[in-house]
Amino acid sequence: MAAKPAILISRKIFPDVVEHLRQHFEVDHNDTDGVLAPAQLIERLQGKVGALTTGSERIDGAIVQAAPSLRIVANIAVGYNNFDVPALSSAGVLATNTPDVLTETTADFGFALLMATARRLTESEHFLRAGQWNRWALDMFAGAEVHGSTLGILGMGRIGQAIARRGALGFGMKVIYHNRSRLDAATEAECKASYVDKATLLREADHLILVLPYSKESHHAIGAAEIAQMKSSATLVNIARGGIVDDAALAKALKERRIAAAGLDVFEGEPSVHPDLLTVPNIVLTPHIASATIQTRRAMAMLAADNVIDYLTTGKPRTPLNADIIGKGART
Ligand code: 8YV
Repeated sequence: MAAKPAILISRKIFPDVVEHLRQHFEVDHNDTDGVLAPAQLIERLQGKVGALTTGSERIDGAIVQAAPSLRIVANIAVGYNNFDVPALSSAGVLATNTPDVLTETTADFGFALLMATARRLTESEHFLRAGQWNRWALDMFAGAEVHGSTLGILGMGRIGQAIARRGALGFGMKVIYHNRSRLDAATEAECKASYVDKATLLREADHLILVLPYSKESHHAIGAAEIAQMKSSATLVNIARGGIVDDAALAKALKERRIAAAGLDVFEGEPSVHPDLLTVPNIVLTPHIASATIQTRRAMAMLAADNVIDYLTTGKPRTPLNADIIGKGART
């Protein structure tokens, strides 16, 4: 019997997903908590036809040129700013991501972070744990109203739309959004959201949530100048990518109470966090966990696995990012 082709799984993933892959491939699994450095990644990719990766590994032209047998890289994430897709396409390597399976879970978390930020959950819990609660007061940890307020959404893809529905239908919020392209009228009506320009979004939102992909264009889309346009009572929530917010400018604005509060799940240069963000009280910080439920993380890993299996066995991946290369330059 011919040997099975070999693939790499770059991070620890669910055993049943590894077993699913073992039906088709020899599997090299980095079953540790560590992230492979580029040189280690290149070494482990030798002789491999496929790889499952996460947002922690940068996959660019240098990596795929140094791994000549590699035909597909499947990211266990919907965001793929860790991939240089044009370079992968030029090298004939297919790239895939994991859309849809994490939409509702990530929207749930976006809303949780918004609520926690607006209602000062972290700050008040620290106060209680520190034994400082010795009386009740009318203004104690008075936060910002969520129901009936104006929700601003920057980036209106699948997750933005799922957040809009939660805000409009669940919390009676007025929902406004800004996006590179306006949604069609039927989709706008379905998620009860109105399109506005970015300046209006910044000016009118009581709660602004960021759900746009990271790119050169969205780098520091929210910096000092944008924060200055927001209401001083506003909250800002980022569940998209670090780098979309200028973290140093945000920390300064929070210290100066230019906006009321922020909730961040993603950071520039994560897992490092800007030290100034750690010292401001009016902030809720979480370690990039918006899609982290057991069911969703398993579904993401399984979709990445199925992309690798389907592409390498039938030539038809489920959720490709550069399908145009199939039959036109893709490595065989
Ligand atoms: C991932 C995410 O878990 O899907 C994304 O884009 O940000 C998260 O859901 C994370 O990127 C690890 O790959």
